[in-house]
Amino acid sequence: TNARILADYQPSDFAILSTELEFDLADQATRVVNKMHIERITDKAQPLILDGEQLKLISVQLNNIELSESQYQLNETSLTIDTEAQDFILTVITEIDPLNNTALEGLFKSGDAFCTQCEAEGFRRITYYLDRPDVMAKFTTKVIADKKQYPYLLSNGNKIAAGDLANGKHFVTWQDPFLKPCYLFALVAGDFDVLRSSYTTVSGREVALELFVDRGNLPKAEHAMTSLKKSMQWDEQTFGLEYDLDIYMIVAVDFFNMGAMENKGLNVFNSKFVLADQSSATDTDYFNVEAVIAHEYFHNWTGNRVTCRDWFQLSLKEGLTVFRDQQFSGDMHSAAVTRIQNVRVLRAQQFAEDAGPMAHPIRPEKVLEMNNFYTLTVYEKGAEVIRMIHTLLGQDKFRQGMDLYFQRFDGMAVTCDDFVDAMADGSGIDLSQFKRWYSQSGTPELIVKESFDKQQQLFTLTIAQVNKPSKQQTEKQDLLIPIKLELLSDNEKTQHLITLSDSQQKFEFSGYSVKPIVAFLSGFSAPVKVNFPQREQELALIMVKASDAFNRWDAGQQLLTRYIHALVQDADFTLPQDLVVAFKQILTLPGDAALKAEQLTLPSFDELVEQFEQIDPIKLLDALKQIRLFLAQGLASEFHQQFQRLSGRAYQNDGQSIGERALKNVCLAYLSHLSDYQSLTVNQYQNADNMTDTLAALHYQALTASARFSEQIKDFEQKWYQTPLVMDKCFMLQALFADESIFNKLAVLEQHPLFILKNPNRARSLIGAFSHNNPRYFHCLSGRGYRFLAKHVAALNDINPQVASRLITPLIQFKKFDSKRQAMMKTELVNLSQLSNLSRDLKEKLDAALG
Ligand code: HT7
Ligand code: ZN
Repeated sequence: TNARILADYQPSDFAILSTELEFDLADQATRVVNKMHIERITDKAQPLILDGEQLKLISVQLNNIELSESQYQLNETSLTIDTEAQDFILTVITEIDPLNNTALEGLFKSGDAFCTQCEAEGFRRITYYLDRPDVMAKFTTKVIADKKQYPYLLSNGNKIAAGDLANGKHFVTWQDPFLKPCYLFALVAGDFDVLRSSYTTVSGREVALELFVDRGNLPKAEHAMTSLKKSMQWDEQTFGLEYDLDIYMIVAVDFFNMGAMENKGLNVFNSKFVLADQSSATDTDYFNVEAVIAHEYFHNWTGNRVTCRDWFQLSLKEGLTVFRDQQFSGDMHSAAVTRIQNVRVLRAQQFAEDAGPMAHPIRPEKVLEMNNFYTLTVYEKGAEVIRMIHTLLGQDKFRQGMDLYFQRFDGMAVTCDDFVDAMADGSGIDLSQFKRWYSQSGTPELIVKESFDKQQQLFTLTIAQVNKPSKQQTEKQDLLIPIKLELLSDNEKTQHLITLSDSQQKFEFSGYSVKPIVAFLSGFSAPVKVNFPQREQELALIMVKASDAFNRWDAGQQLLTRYIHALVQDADFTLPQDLVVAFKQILTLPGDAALKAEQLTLPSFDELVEQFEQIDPIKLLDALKQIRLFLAQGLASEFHQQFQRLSGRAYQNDGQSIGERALKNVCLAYLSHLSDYQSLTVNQYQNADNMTDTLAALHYQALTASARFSEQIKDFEQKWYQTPLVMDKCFMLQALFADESIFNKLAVLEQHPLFILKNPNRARSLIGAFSHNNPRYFHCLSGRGYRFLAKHVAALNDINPQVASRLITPLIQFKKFDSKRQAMMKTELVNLSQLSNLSRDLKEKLDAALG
């Protein structure tokens, strides 16, 4: 199979005006009738080539006349019809096997329910079609199934007919009044509990809200429903965007490749991002449910009403929608803490991706398997690019640009350039150089130097940008980079927004009799690395004085990072007592608990790996361990005092309580490394009245390989055996156990009756958790960690290539590690590349990694 190239884009020769579908659902032989009204829209005499994969073709009719096999050509991926007709009805009947569809693309069974996942190119596993986002049609869908087993038959739009049929079957017909590409098609059939509510839009229309969950889960659906209403209101208030159908449905399923899917009027969700209650969900789970509900809801405008011309434009909808959900979360909670958490993810994961073999611009140029491009780069860096536009334009002009975007493109399939042009035209601000962010991969590095002329009272910042050539792009251009900063002096603080557009520029600030201190890149105003050798006293001052919470947090992280680097260089490096003093201040002075929790959290292993060309992972882990222990010992009584102050409170779910729980558990994390405080996690597990505290206790026991872990995790397992989402946590916790015995434990867990590789959440909870979050043993010099991952990736290659391809990430980033480990990781990759039936998903990554 050949890669597709952005520059080769050609509009379709045919339009599909309407699509009438009829599904007769059966586990292994679902019949799909697809009646399309097709019109030739170019004057080229091209044949009609429909996409289709893994389909059994039953019949083809052209204007109601059955075609013989000589009148069409069929191969593994397409159905070609040689016709000169301009305007015709084509009816295709196919048969599919949802029960054995373990790839979870197209129509599949999740437990007892039928459901679909069509983005990016899953619709072609349902029927032959022009499976591309710029072909938009009006859909009518009739669903037929056994009435008892499948009382709910759902699809997009409005219900227009329903009734009983022979043999205990029934049907429901749905019509979606909006034009849509087939990737937004959805169908669900099953037996559910339904949480019903309604929302009245600003203009006074009443929208029915329906949330479908497995029977018995109704109490866990309230939070999702509340989140949906908040999202609807926020989008009206912030962007003037109102919902457009009379009904909005969400279905939660247990088997799902990703978080959720924004199908028009019928979102399908991984149950992980719907279900939540006090005893089974953590504070982070609650936060994520709200964020994912919001994300999918926001897609109704950024994605559905205005969609992508082609899949290279994916960030058009994803970057913009992530930006919108981040802003929403910031408004619902602490904007500062939300921002810090987003930056952590970006630095730890996206920077790594952008430095690895699969690096690509937010608008990729070459794609073999589209599923490989639902990446941190397209999503998170894409959101940073939108955020930079927001910074450059300011709130009001950003809104003007958005308004123009919807005015121009409602109902259309457009490009990233179309978006940026609308933002520029709507605001009157030139974004032509800015567009390079869409086509350039890699993380820019800013090199910052300061100088001070006392006589002239002139402070000068010299900033250079380095865009390192990469294998994929040997020449890079200068980017337009918005830099927010604050100058701190004794008597004043001034905020500035400067834009760097050349490879090096000077920025002068006059009127300073003493050199000011720079809080650089406030709010993390651009997705860059910063090389700015500020003095330690300066960083310490920024930590307390900067107006921007990101700057305060980041200064602390920079200090910690320096000491960790020093420890990597020299394990005998003496950590300064000042660090304890600074931490003590954070811990004991008044302030927002959630922010304190972030300030007291060390940079993660992944974030740190990113800062080295190459690193021995164990050396880095040892350095982290040393600094953790140093702080734990230096502040044991303060941590313990805070821990006690914040313990023993009855659970509440408000922002303040959530922040205090986070802070309490950070204290517990440090204390868990000290032998004197071993009873704390044990007691917290026994006394907890909520999942956040329960999980924290077990988590720290796993990380410290506590002797009490096996007994308490067994208790946990017995308690939650029947609750899949909590059993995911149970597997995850065990995968983190940090001592040699982990390999025996993994071998036992693989045989556990509930370890079901076919369930993506479960696969990720064991294999993903171990390879991502147990680095000391993943990188074990025996190679057992790498082998464990490779073995499961090989198995998943046949079961679910999308999941296999996501899990392989830690192996393809081998270049970051020392040569011994590189060699071992490469061996695993080479072995994988020799698999028979290697999926396109894995092939693309292995070729990139080994090529
Ligand atoms: N737009 C969706 C992307 C997606 C997806 C979702 C679930 C399963 C498979 C999928 N492939 C692509 C999710 C989103 O960004 O909202
Ligand atoms: Zn999305």
